[in-house]
Amino acid sequence: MPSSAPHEVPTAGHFGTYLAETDGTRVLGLRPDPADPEPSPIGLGVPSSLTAPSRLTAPYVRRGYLEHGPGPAGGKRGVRGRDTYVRVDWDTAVSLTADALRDTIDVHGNAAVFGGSYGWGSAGRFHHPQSQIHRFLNLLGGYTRSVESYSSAAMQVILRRVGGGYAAGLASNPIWREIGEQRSLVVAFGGLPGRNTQVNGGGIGRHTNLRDQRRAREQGAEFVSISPLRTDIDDALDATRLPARPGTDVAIMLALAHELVVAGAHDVDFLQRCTVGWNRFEDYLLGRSDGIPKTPAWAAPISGLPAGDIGDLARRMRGRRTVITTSYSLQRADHGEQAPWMALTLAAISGSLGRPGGGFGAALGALHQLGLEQSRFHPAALPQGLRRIDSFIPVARIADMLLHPGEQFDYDGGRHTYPDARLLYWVGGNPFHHHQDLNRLVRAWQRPDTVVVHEHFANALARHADIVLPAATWLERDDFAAGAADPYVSAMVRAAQPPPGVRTDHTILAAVADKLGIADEFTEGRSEQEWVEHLYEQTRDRAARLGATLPTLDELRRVGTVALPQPPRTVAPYTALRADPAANPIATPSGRIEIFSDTIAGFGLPGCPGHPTWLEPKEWLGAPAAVTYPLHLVSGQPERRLHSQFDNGSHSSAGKVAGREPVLLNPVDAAARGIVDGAVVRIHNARGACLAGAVVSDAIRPGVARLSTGAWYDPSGPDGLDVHGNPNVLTGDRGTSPLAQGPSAHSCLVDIERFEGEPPRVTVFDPLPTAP
Ligand SMILES: Nc1nc2c(c(=O)[nH]1)N[C@H]1C(S)=C(S)[C@@H](COP(=O)(O)OP(=O)(O)OC[C@H]3O[C@@H](n4cnc5c(=O)[nH]c(N)nc54)[C@H](O)[C@@H]3O)O[C@H]1N2
Ligand SMILES: Nc1nc2c(c(=O)[nH]1)N[C@H]1C(S)=C(S)[C@@H](COP(=O)(O)OP(=O)(O)OC[C@H]3O[C@@H](n4cnc5c(=O)[nH]c(N)nc54)[C@H](O)[C@@H]3O)O[C@H]1N2
Ligand SMILES: [Mo]
Repeated sequence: MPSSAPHEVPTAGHFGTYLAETDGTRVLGLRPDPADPEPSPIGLGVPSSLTAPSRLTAPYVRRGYLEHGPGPAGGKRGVRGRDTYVRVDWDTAVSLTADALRDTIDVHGNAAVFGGSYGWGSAGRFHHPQSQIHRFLNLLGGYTRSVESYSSAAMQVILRRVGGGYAAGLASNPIWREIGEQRSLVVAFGGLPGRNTQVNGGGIGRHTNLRDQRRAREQGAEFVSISPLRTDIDDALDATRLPARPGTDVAIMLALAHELVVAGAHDVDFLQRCTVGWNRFEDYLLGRSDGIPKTPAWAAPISGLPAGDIGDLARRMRGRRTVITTSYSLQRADHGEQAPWMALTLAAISGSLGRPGGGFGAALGALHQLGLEQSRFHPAALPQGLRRIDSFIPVARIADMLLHPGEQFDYDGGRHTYPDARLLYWVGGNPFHHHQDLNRLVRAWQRPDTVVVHEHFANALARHADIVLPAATWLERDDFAAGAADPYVSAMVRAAQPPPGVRTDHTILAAVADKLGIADEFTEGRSEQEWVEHLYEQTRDRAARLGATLPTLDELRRVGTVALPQPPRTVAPYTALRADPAANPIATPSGRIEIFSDTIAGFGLPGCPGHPTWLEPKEWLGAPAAVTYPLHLVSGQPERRLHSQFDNGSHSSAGKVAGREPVLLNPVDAAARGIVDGAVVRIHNARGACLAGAVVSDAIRPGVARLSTGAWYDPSGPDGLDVHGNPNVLTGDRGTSPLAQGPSAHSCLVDIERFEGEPPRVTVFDPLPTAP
């Protein structure tokens, strides 16, 4: 791409579509696509990242690894996270990678290669990093994969067991248009944080989620937000706000169910025809089985909400089309399976399940496309190839796998064995962002023989790798984007040349493939440009089969974004179930919604009873540990970033307080600790500690603190103190339960104190530390 006069080209990320001004070599500026009604500013910070000091512009190898070869860290091999790096040429880096892969597979087998590589990477149907690495490793004979996601593991597993599958839940999701038409009551556990609708995996043609929420409100829908944080719902929705203690939603839902049942307002017909286990659950609800009726008075001291407020809400639900929606955050917690199961049950009780504009909401508003009509068109994507071996871990059990090779674990009713992972290969995800208890992860991370990482930046992942391969960003690649269930396809026209020394993930893998003799299989003889054309032509063919004509790739690259044609709508699974459960069973053993699951009861797993149950989280404000650590830390999604991505860019930087990640705390809690707005504070518990910048605000409930995820982990302070504000030094690394084994980040107790003295400098935005 030669330099040329400045001009604009369309591009797209997980946070929407943009126009990039370019001279053919550099991005000169980025502006939102004018056709996007509610563009996200997240993308605007990306150009400043591309030339930041932390940008990786050459391959590096960790010194201890270069000098002593593969093997667990420690001793002469040095410590991952504390070593220095040596710059090498590409051929050396590629050879070391290929040798490590071949030796690992020869000696230990393919299961010893962990390619789970969880993470969002960047948008693009061809360059999608997970597809690239999975395709590559499948061609090498397979790898240990990861199952479910950090987003929704517990919801996925429980819906598979009791709701006919996660896809059935999503396909049955009420949408804002119908919610407006029905003037429904939306009871949102975890709220509907507008900041989270900025994002959708793979892209967003046009942002309309917040606009559609507001329209539903104008049509007469009403909203209730049950959340410790006032900003978890848009002000224009005039929501009733119930600031509950975190982790207590199941108790609140039980009390709502109790009130509907004692008032005779429950949908007996639906419960009898379309569910199983209602009677056993009713015995629990009314206290016949355990002597405790789940009344509002019972739920009040648990949740911190007045019993009267819970009773009022139950009265508003009676006879009204109601949506019970739970954010993903509720299930990223101890016993995270229970909240979605109980929400589905409450929706069934309410009479709204399977009716337009009502029922169970699987995380409405948590991602842009949730609450909007789902696209039924599937654009082509890079084929990942055949799975060659069946070795897996639940995604959030990465540290357990590294610490306990050969030991058994429970997952979804089965017993499985942790593989002995000797080589980790990560492309497009950041475990030092997403995983819990980072101090434990750092210890576990010393065990493997080799860690290979493709990264843009010298972030914590790069600083804990052996072989660091510098990867091009989405602004530096040609591709096209289409988001999950998003009804648009968008051009991604390269807006900048990658810096010299930087390659795309595909080019890197193709070079390693070449050393290993699988280059032809990996590339199929296509150049990157030919792959993009090939996948886009397949997409056009799919459209043609629906009788629609998509523009050619060249045309798309001029117009930017076009709508995808849609196959005919099908009836949603829960709607069909309500109409005729015998004719339209869902995929459960009974064919119905399982309020009692014999399967789950039969597993006999601790913390997984046969029906939705209030189970005390290990960490919550009612736990014994709250005496020592009296604040509940919620670590939700950041407003100014996607996870940890481009934290070094201008948009994320502008949100820092005292140069660190802001932590929100209530004036009562701040005053009790002598903390003032803008001060540097130390957040700590038995697992770790970090610094953060205090934001004192009554938008958060007393007893709760909020520190967003995604500040680049920077353990450069005394005793490994994270000086930047990454909540995962504080969160616990334990499965939601042995059923789903999902992450439980939101069940976390801490205390906060003023930081005295000169706060240490944040170092993680510096270049990679190199050997003298
Ligand atoms: N405490 C706590 N922890 C959480 C959560 C929480 O609520 N609380 N939420 C969890 C959830 S829902 C999720 S989804 C995870 C997200 O966890 P991740 O998806 O792992 O987070 P990202 O920051 O998106 O990581 C992407 C990494 O890949 C790099 N990257 C981006 N694009 C590319 C590319 O094209 N190629 C290459 N080679 N690299 C690329 C980025 O620089 C970044 O380091 O976090 C989880 N962690
Ligand atoms: N801007 C932006 N948007 C994003 C992302 C991002 O990184 N940035 N990430 C995307 C991804 S990958 C995902 S999976 C989704 C995640 O979507 P969610 O998991 O739904 O989002 P969170 O921000 O973790 O949590 C939402 C709110 O739940 C509240 N909360 C926490 N614990 C509890 C509880 O126990 N009970 C109740 N009632 N409320 C609680 C918190 O106040 C928090 O603000 O967001 C997506 N959207
Ligand atoms: Mo997520």
